[in-house]
Amino acid sequence: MTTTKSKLLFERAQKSIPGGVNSPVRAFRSVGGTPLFIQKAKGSYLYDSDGNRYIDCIASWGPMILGHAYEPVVKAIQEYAEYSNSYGAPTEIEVEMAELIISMVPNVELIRMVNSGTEACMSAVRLARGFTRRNKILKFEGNYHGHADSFLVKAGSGVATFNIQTVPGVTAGVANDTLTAPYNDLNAVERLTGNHKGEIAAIIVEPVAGNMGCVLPKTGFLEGLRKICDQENIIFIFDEVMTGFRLAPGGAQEKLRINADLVTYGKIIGAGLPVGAFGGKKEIMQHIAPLGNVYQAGTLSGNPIAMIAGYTLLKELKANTRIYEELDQKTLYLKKGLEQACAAWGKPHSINQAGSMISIHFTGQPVTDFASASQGNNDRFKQFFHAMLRRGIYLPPSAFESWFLNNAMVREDLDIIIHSAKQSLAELS
Ligand code: HOZ
Repeated sequence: MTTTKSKLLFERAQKSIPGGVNSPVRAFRSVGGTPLFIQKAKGSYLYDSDGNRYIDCIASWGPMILGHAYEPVVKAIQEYAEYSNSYGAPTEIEVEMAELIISMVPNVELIRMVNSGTEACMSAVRLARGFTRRNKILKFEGNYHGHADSFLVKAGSGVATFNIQTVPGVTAGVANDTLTAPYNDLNAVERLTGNHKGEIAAIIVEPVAGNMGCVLPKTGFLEGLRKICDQENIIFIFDEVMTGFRLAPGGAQEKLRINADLVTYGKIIGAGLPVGAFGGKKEIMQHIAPLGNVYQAGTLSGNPIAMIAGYTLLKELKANTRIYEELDQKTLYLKKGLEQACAAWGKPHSINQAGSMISIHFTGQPVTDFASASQGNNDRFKQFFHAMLRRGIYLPPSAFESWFLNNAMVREDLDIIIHSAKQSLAELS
């Protein structure tokens, strides 16, 4: 497999873009080697600039749930692009989009569009602070809620990938207002809420974590958080940037049957275009400007092209819930195949899966939080990543990221991934 063009592009990119990439994990630094530059994608396949084809296990970190270049979305974008890219004024499609999301997800009466998951989480936290008149938030180690200052404390994703302990630029004041607890540790949360009575505005959580690999909530964990939030008048925020419209049409709230007070969404509601949203009960959401004084704004928020793309995708997900059964079956099939491959290999491993999110950690212990995720053998992950890539399987270039399946994947793709995993594992030292 030749990747000369990607290598040349990466050399060129480093002269004009920090690290040659616009988002750190893509730089391949934690796995080594040169990032692939993607030229196009269709269905379950990515094609790099050298024309190599890969089975895509990232789905743009979630949103390409029906595969790449999904025709109804492409057509809708083309049609809307004829009108104009942006008006900075309200449009009908924004209303349709809000109504559609409200019809699909529990506990959302009002929803505000933004441009990314980061913006959604940042705005939800500001709203929680404005509503409760409290300053602190509580987040979980290894959870990632985007790159707003408040969240870059013991964060997952790239922060974990690059083992960044303290992010320069985040002031001590901001960091002090962010309390952290280990994921799945209700006792720690009880201790923190006890020590900071009346100070915590919000608890924000990834209901299924996807930024330290895929890590599932233990039975009772989310229910326990809900209870604590109710007792302490804390706003409970579900960050559904990864799980929203992926685990079920109504996201983790529907799948796990837990009610959040505020929910945040990201890329999937733009079908891969830059969109995010936060929503919740009217009682809280009505504090957002112009109804209230909690300010939040954006010229590109509710952008018509992004709206029609997301609307077209979500409508399909609503109309055809069989998609979720198919995705679950495919992911379970993959999990079984990977388990068999790992068992034959015989060295420590742990596979986590929830719906169409899955990941392998190279540790023999169950992975239930950031500490256990960090026990994974990163050298093995690196070797595995490259061995898979050589066989045409594109995995996340970090052990601290979940894989995301898309429904364009067919049995043959899954068998190729499983077969490649068997061969790749056999190569590991
Ligand atoms: N940190 C992102 C996933 N959790 C990766 C973003 C990207 O590189 O596109």
